[in-house]
Amino acid sequence: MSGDATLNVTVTAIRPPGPALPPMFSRYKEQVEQALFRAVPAPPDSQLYLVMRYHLGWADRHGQPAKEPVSQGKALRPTLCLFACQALGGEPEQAGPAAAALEIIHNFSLLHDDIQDRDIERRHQATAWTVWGEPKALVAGNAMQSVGDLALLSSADGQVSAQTALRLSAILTESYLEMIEGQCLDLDFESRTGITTEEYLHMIACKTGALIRCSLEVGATLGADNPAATQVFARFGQCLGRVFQIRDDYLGIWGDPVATGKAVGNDIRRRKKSFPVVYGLEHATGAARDELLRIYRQEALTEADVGQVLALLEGAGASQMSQRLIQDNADQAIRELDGVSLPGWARLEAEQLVDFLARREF
Ligand code: GRG
Repeated sequence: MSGDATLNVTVTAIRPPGPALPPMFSRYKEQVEQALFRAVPAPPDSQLYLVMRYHLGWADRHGQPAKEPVSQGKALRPTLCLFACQALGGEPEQAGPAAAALEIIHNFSLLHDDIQDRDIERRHQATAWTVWGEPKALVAGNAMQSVGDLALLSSADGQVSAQTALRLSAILTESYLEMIEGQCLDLDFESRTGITTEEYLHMIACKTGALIRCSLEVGATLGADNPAATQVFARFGQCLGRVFQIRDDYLGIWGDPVATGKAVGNDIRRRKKSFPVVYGLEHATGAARDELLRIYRQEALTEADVGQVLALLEGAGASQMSQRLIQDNADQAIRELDGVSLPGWARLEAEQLVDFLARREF
């Protein structure tokens, strides 16, 4: 009996609850890792590249290889890229440099995001800016953007034509410009309380959706010369972006701290205008609305405020509405795929992916 209890505690601590990453992630993991190693230079005695390698989880702050020198993120974007390529009949190897570029650009945004949000921990380690200071983390983020651009252009060294590489490079640059625009909108939302659901959806389409859409668009372009199929994957990506971000918002408030590594109500404490809060502010009425507005107009929230917001959001139905919006977009994502003929394995894996993104706990 007591042995079982100990086992339960241990398993909970090691394996987060909720669905595991679908098999496509492990299928491409090694390829993504190799492409990343090739794309990110490692000159000796360079602090600039050390910051990048540390952020990616490959090295400790002293430049020694990390205990598990593999990237610690989920690698969602490169996985989407390789999947789209293979689903349309292409060789995933062709898409290696593009997959690396997407993960590098994503990591550039996280480096900057950590500074802007004053986050002290990412992927279970101290954020780069807390180790090297803001200016060096900023510079490393900027350099990482350039490393990402070069990674994609290096596609032209292999089987991809220079013309295609240039086209993909333009798609990537446009997408991360959109991502930066989205971040700007999100920052602006911090000081506003009257944000509409429509404004919120536009913000996340830019901040999160653009790079996810781009990952599928780039992968599909490399998989087949079929603009209609590429457009289907792009629309699928737009839906996935909404599923991903709204689930992220949900976890930022109601996620299990064991799985997310964040305290319950974390995003409330930080006054983030995530979907449940936008919905609560938009739909609460009377005294509940007045109370939400009073709390969100303060400079800082107390623990009592956090508890109060949790209760008010629950009362406004924000949790159910978040889950409904996630499910609607997950269903829409699957419907988009009806526009392209895919082999059975790819259709099944796309469905597994949507289900994971809609129900993930990490
Ligand atoms: C200032 C030039 C300049 C750029 C900054 C900071 C920024 C642009 C954009 C922020 C984009 C951003 C952080 C969007 C949020 C997307 C999101 C929920 C990221 C988490 O993605 P996961 O869960 O992370 O895929 P892992 O760790 O798995 O890689």
